[in-house]
Amino acid sequence: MKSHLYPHIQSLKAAKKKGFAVLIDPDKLDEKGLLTTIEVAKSAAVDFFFVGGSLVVTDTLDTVVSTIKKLCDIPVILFPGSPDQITPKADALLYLSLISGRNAELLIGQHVISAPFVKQSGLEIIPVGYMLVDGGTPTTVSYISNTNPIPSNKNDIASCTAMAGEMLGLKLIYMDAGSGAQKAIPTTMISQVAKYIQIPIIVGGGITTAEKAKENCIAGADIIVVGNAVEKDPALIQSIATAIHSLN
Ligand code: 1GP
Repeated sequence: MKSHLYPHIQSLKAAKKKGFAVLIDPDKLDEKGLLTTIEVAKSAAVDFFFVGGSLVVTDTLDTVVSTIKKLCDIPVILFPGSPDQITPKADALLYLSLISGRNAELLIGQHVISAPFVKQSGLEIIPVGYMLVDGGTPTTVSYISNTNPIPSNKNDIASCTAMAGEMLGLKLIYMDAGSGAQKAIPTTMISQVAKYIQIPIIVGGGITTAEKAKENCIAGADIIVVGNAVEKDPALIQSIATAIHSLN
């Protein structure tokens, strides 16, 4: 099994450095869009590509990952919406357990079914406590997962959920308002979660500006994920990367 990205994420956190992940949904980018995104990401020194989506209906995942790997050294981490979104061509897999929800299938059921295949992939497996937070409107992920997100004003529920995830041995907490969320996760919730756990925190969903990305990092996020906004305007990658890396 490859294993180097999680120690790298840990060392970033130990050095109080912040990372930027560009999320690529294979369904949403055509070839030209993908090539542009890779070029901009390279020159902006983006830290990671996350690849996946809550509902991927095309079969381009493999091609997207191969293209990124061919054209740059930015690590590719799978962020799968389902167990069929796995390719050994990536570097690592966010092995997500939806700990904000009470859908047993997404806490453990799908993991059991896909375990042999996941193990065989040779990917670095990073166990992640995935927490959906209400982003103001039902998102694809809340609909597909059939779970209720954590209300955005319930900071205690968020911090207790993250603490439980950490004590269960999960290696990262991913706080997500869902792709295209109307409202990103409030900074007060991020800072409360950061106060109670030591493992790195990923924050995404509805982040559309460099200012918001930076604010979230100051509140305690270690890695910021942006998908929708940079799909619409790839030039944003540079300004968000600059804002995040200005804290390093
Ligand atoms: C979604 O956190 C990611 O799961 C990114 O969200 O597409 O809204 O940036 P956006």
